[in-house]
Amino acid sequence: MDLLKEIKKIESEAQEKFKKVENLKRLEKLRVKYLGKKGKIAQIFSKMGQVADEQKPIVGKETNILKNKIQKLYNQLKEEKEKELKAEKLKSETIDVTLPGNKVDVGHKNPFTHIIDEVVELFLGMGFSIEEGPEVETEYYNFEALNIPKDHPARDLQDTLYIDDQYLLRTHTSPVQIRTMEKEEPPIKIIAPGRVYRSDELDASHSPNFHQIEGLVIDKDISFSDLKGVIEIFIHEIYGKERKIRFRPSYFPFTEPSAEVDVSCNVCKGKGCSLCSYTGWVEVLGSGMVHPNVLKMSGLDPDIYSGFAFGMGWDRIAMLKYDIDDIRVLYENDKRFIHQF
Ligand code: 2NL
Repeated sequence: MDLLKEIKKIESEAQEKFKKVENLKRLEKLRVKYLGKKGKIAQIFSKMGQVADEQKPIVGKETNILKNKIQKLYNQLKEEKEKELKAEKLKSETIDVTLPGNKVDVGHKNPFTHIIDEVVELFLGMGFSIEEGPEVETEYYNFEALNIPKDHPARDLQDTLYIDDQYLLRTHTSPVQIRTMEKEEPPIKIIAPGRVYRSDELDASHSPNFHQIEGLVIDKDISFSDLKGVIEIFIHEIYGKERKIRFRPSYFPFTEPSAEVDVSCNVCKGKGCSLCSYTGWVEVLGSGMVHPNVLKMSGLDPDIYSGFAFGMGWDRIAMLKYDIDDIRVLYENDKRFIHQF
């Protein structure tokens, strides 16, 4: 067959096939078919040997023209198809920036944790260190060492959760302080925050377990005015400098003298309202000078050392800080409440 005719045939056939190409994969197949190493153009070049010498330049020229035409066609279509593909991809991946985002509900510190962290931080700043101890205790550490007599109502089965006749669940964090006095030489300056237990049925205002924080300072020449100073700083820093403070004589077996401390009600500013039971004052904590018997039992000489102690419940601290009159909201974990802190 005449090669020039063949060239013409290849050209029209190629035009036809490239026009119909649907995608890049097909296009690549066509490229191989015409422009590849063993493709139709290469085949023509390989037949050059059969061509008469004077025809060679003409056939060669025509083949090159064909090759360039097909190459151009291929390049054009490739660019076109790639554009199409990109447009399609972009269309399918379009992001609607006006759509509302997925709301992630992040965790939140419980108000108790929040305020206790703040209280602990304050005492650390005053040079106190944190002490912890077991929640399962003996009668000795929970009562005896605290000068609480055998027949004291606090020891009653109705108030204390006994595990057996040897062990009980601590009813306050005082055993932590007793253990510290036994093992350390004064000066002692500690706070003991932690979980405590009472034999209460769970109801609106009682829970068999709750949290307390107690403090203890022992050294030579510690007086009631040291107690007063520390308590005043604590109240003014946590509840605000405008709060008035009242020390009221009280009684605890483990302190002498003892005092309960009140702050002016923040809701009525001392005028009287339901939160403060119309007294203008809210009780914050109990405190006192450590009883000489307690010092003695822990191996400290009351003629050399003296000290003060105080204790309070976390719920009381939180109520006063957040002006809430129903402690139940602190335990219900209602997010609408918790997220306010
Ligand atoms: C309150 C009153 C108080 C103490 C706790 C204490 C500890 C030792 C020695 C002496 Cl080791 N005292 N602790 C003292 C006074 C009061 O707590 O109403 N707590 C909720």
